Parts: sequence; C-alpha cells; structure tokens
Amino acid sequence: MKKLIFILSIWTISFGIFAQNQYNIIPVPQKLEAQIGVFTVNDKTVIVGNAAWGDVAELLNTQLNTLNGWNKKVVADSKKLVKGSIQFVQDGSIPEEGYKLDVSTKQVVISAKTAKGAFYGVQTLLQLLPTDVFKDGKVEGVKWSIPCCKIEDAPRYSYRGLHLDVGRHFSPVSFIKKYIDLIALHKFNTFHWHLTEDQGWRIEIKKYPKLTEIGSVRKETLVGKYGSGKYDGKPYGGFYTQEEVKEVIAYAKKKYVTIVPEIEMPGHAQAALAAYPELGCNQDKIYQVHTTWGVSNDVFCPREETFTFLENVLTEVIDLFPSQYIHIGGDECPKDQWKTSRFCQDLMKKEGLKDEHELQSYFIRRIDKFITSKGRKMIGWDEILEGGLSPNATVMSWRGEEGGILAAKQNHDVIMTPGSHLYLDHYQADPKTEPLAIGGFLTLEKVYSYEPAPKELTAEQKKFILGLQANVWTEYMQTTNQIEYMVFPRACAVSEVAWSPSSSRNFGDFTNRLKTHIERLGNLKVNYAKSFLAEKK
Ligand code: TNX
Repeated sequence: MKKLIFILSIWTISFGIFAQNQYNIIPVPQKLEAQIGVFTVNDKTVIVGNAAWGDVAELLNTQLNTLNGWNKKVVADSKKLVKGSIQFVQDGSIPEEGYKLDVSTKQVVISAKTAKGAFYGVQTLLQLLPTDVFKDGKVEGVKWSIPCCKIEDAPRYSYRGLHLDVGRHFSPVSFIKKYIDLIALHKFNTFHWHLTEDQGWRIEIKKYPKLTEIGSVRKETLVGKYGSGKYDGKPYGGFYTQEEVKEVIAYAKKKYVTIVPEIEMPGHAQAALAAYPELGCNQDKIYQVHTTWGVSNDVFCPREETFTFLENVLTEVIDLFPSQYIHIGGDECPKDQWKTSRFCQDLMKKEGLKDEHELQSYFIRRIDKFITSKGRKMIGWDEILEGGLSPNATVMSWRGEEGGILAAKQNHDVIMTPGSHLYLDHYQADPKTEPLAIGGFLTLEKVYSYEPAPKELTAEQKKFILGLQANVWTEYMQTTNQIEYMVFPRACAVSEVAWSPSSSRNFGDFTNRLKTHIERLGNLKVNYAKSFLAEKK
C-alpha cells in the first residue's frame, strides 16, 4: 500500500511538473485542469464550424492549411459532437467574451456564447499547439499535438487596450495589421490609434485636404535626444488614406479588435494649425508642423469656426470608425495663448467662465455634446477633469491614478493607463545598455505588478474601472522594429493584468510561461526585448 502511495505521489509530482511545461498560456486562463494524453491534429482532423462564427473556424483552418500544405474546408455545423474533430459549439451560459476548451484524446471542443469568445478559445488553442503554429508558410516534420485539458476562461476587464502613437513616427498599414494580430493574440480587444499630433496629422479628411498635404509632413527629422539631437535636413511624413483606414478597420474586425481613433484637441494641434492657421488664436501667425518633441503652445482657439471644423472632422471620423468611443485627447493644453487672446477673454466673460481651465471644460463639453448627438461616447485624457467633467465623458487616467479615482467617484467610467506602470515608451532596463528612450524606468516585473482597482474606491465605485491600456508614444521609436522592442514582452504582462484573475498573479510562473511565449513571438518575427532574461537572473 505504502509503495503504491509512493508511486502515485511521484507520478503526481512529475505529472505536475510535466503539466506546467505544457500549458504556457499568456494571459493565463481563469481555470485550467491538466489531463493526461494528447490530441493530435493531422490531415484527417475535421474542423466543425458553427454557422454563425464562420470566420473564427476559418482563421484556424487557414493557418493549419498554410502550415501543412493542406487544402481542407471547414465542415458546416453539426448537431452532434463529431469524434476526431475540432468542434465549435454554442453555449449561452458562458460569459460574453469567455470560452470553454475541452481537449481530450478523442476531440477538441471550443464552446462559447459569442463569436468573440470562440475567437479567444482559438487563441488559447493555438498556444497549446507547438510554437511552430505561429510560423508563416509551410513547416515540415511537426507533430501537431495538443495536451489534454479542460479550460474555463473569461476576462477580468471588459476594456483591454494597447495604444500606438503614429503622430511622432508614422507606421505603415502593414505594421498596423501586425500590431492588431499581436493585440488579438494577447486577448486585448481595443487598439487606441493616436492619429494626430503637433508633429504630424496622419488621417485623410476629405473636407480638409491640407491636413494631410501640409499637416502630415515635417520639415526635418530630429535624430537623437530632444535638446541635444541633430536635424538630418530631410522631410519626414506619412498618413493613412480613408481607404487604408477602412482596410485596417475591416482587418481588425476579423480579429475582434475595436479601433478607438484619437483626434487631439484643444492641444497637440500644431500640425492642424500649420494646415489651417485660421483655427489658432493668432490668426496672422505662420505655423509649421512641430519639428521637436515636447508640447507645443499652438492650440486650437475656441472660435465658432474651430468648432465647425472639428465637428466636420469628427463626422468623417465617426463615419469611418464603428467604435463606440471617440477619443478627443484633451491632454497637455497650454493656456498661454488663451490668456493673451482678446477673443478668449471676451468669450470667458460672456460664458461666465472663471479661468482658462473652465474654458477648456467649455470646449470639451461642446465636443461631448456633438459626439453624444451622433450616438457615440467621448473619451479623453484625465486633464478633461479640470474645470469640471463633461456629463458623458469617460476618462483615461494617465498622470497616475488620481484622475481615474476622481472620475470613478463622480460615477464616470475610467480606463487606467498610469505612466508609472503602463508607459511602454519608458526604459525597460538599465539606460546605459538600452537604446535611447524618452526616460522613466519600467521593468517587466513592475508592469506585471500593476493592480488597476485602487484601494481608495468602494466596491461600487470600482465598477467604473472598465479596464486598462498600455500606451506607446513614439518620440524615440523611429522604426517599427524599435516599437516591437519596446512593446514586447511588456505588453504580454499587461495582457495578463487585464485578462487574468488577480488571484493567479505570479511573476515567477509568468516568466516561466514567457520562455515558451517568446518562441511564439520569434516565430511571428517580433523583435522583442531580451533584457528581461537578465533581469530574472
Ligand atoms: C505625455 S500621455 C503625453 C504624450 C507624450 C508622452 C511621453 C499623454 C496623454 N500625453 O504626448 O508622448 O507623455 O511619455
């Protein structure tokens, strides 16, 4: 008897270790029960789709076909379970974005309530397969085995975002698509596309062609650190046509990623003013697209013409983007020009506004009213709290969590994006050995330690924290290679904070899983940073 117990316990321990090495899923699922055995995918394996989720089954099928040179078709749905298949099953009891995955030696069943949940089930399934599944093109000699398990999974937060600033440095459509793939792989559901900046306007607006003709090009390229860098004398630019924007939105839709577009106002507007100087407070001034980093003093003037312009721009943006949220910026708006403008001072008197913060609030409220009238929701950076928060606003808290806490206490929805934990433009390791970055110091471990539900809030107030987002400002990211380096693997840590239950947070376990995950990233040709490997030693 003793002998049997001994054998059994040795077996359990070794299975435990073995199991750990097999299930390297990021973000870690809510519940995973390891089982013995494997299911092997081969040319006989049928994928049984669910009629309503055709695209999801197709994504998996296409990938397996490409890797193996197969020419298989997804089989239409079946009322019964089909032995030997990978089958999609609808189950109304599962949460919106959740899924169940049941892998036995006989069959793989992905159950979900929605197509989106089924899509996340596929993301997990892909991570259970050998990492070669993330390669592009045919691979030889891989046994496609999936370790048996039962998984029940659903996200902790409903808003899980990754942002990209294309204003400072422009990223081509091909990269935006790759970025969206990576967003989806990590079960993020939102891509915040920061489209306008002092240093460049990047989206075509049909009514105002000069925004891109003039506003998307800066005279020179700054190379090196702001303040001591050099200009190379070459113009720098780029923008997305509306056709390209539509193509990106359609692409994102297939990956269940919502794109939140951002049009900055009233600050970060110098490129727009270079195109249409009449929108500034000093209408005789000749503006240029900003060539240095940092915040420009040239901001939109709150004249009627400016509101007409912004409403026209937003109308085109709303027509393009199906997203519920429209981001209007609102951050870092220097008030110097409003202080010296006769027009602004008169307007403040007329509207009974006591200072320039209230004038900014007046500005944002008007825009909020417009966006709300279009059936959408306005979201802005936490400066929109200053001078009084507009009634329908959602707040992105970036200067720490204070703004988010304040907004939640006023019953406004909040997305947490504090610079202290979620700014992926900060150094991730010793600046002496890292490529030039904007500053800050944010290790993988610190990102992973982030807890988005501040203690200052009651349980009721915490419900206003819809989720979190990591931001990627590109002043010092001149190439897409450098963006990848700064974003990965730190975004992997963000994904786990956003998706997985806080009770499963364990940095050691995460970095163990990450060893396999970076193989996936490598196969996807992502230039991830390796500094965290040194950090671990
Ligand atoms: C602050 S975060 C900004 C950006 C900069 C970033 C650099 C925010 C709303 N505004 O314009 O790029 O810092 O870390």
